[in-house]
Amino acid sequence: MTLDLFSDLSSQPPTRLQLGPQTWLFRARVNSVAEQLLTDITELTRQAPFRCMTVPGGKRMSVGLSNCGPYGWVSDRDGYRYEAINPETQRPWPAMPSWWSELARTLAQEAGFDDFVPDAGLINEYRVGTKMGLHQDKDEKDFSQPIVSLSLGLPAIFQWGGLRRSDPIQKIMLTHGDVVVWGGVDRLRYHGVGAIKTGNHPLTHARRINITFRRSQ
Ligand code: MD3
Ligand code: FE
Repeated sequence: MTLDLFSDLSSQPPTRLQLGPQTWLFRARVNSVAEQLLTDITELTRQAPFRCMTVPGGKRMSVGLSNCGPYGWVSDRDGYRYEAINPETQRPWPAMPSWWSELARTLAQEAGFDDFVPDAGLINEYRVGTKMGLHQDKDEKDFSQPIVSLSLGLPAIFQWGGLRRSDPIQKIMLTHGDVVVWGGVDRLRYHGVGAIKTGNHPLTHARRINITFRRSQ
């Protein structure tokens, strides 16, 4: 797969929106590579199937999770952490396709974060009705590293808060091909995803897929 982010001449010119001091939304930025991303996800999740992980309270997340790369985010009754071995298969997570890490590095650079080398690619599968509650991403060791998020398939209402859970929430629609990159002063903002509405996307059908690239170690 050759990384070509500019081949889809039929799409609208990409727009870059600043959501916060160090948070950028690139509308439809990865549309031209969406099909290849989804083909890769089909293969990756054959090796590491999506799973609704148990959280410390004992409930299970409604979103299905998988990972690729040297580390994967996992959750169980004991807590949240990054692991090199998939607890479900007892095998390492499948390798992150090299063009995925190049893509994440390019997108981080466009948002002002140089030299981003992800070591974890978390893949979330949202079915209709599933959601992700308000949380912070704080299981990574170095908060000076940004996070790069790609949205595919059905739209979602993204909830974007502040550094305290009680801070006001902004709601932003994320649609197919959108990229969000955040770091620096915005790295520990609370965020969540509202319940996915019924729909049928030509590439993902009744699903939304989100990939987040992280530096965990
Ligand atoms: C956080 N995923 O896996 S990423 C997660 O769409 C997760 O699946 C969501 O939260 C998803 O941990 C959201 C999008 C995002 C965008 C901007 C942010 C998260 C952000 C800015 C600050 C903090
Ligand atoms: Fe998150």
